[in-house]
Amino acid sequence: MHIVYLGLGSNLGNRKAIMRDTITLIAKQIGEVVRQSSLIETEPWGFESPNKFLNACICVETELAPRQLLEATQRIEKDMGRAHKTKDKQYEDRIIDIDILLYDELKINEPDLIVPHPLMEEREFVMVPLKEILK
Ligand code: PH2
Ligand code: MG
Ligand code: MG
Repeated sequence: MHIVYLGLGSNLGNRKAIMRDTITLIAKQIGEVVRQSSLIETEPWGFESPNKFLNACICVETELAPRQLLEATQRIEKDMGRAHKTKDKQYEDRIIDIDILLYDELKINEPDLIVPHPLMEEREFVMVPLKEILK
């Protein structure tokens, strides 16, 4: 069993329902959600948009290996209706984003999978909810 921390963010649509439904899919497809932070409303960070985010972090127990976990998070983003991510790395509004923050004590450095998440310490919208649930 592995302990993973995921960051969730939504700034389009019915954000609260989207966060709830995403967590339900994570529980079904990834593993038991053992802790869940509060939802916080945050200003877009790193890009301009009138649409504020809801952000949260969850802790999940999973049997999935890191790459299987990445595939599952991407599948759930797609099933929730997230449009293609742009390749040019510009941030944009999104229905849901699921980021892998921590996976056990593991360090992974692959082009499409870097763990711990390389920008998390710079982001209050990650660190505030993460600290709430980190053990
Ligand atoms: N995610 C980003 C970029 N900027 N800003 C906020 N407030 N919340 C996010 O989840 C977020 C962001 C890239 O994934
Ligand atoms: Mg993100
Ligand atoms: Mg992401």
